[in-house]
Amino acid sequence: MATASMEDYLERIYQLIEDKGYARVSDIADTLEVHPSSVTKMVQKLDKSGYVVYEKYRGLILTSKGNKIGKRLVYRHELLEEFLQLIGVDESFIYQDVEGIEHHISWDAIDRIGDLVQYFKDDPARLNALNNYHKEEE
Ligand SMILES: [Mn+2]
Repeated sequence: MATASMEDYLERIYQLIEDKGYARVSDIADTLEVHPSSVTKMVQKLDKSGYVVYEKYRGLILTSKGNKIGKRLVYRHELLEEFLQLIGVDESFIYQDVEGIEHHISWDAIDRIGDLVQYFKDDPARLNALNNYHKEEE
């Protein structure tokens, strides 16, 4: 099992590779706002655990296991953002809220939240009803 910190790195590495085609230690350090030496340490740990293959001068790639979990972690983050938006959470809280929640919720809960988001997206009348209820309560 990946720790919360390993999950943050895998999520970011997957995203960098999606966006740019590669993930360099310096890019990971910049986007996670940590020192490059911390990134190197973590990347070595992820290599040992079979999530990435790291070669000092050639960069790093995700193994199929790393790719699979990275994809799920990015999905989880995006789903939770969508969920908080949908229930009307103020935009300014959403990113930090998701960063706080994402490592502490079961995949079962993620699946149920996925269903709930889909339930609202399937029929705009449901979303309107929720928004109206929200306004009445204010
Ligand atoms: Mn995240």
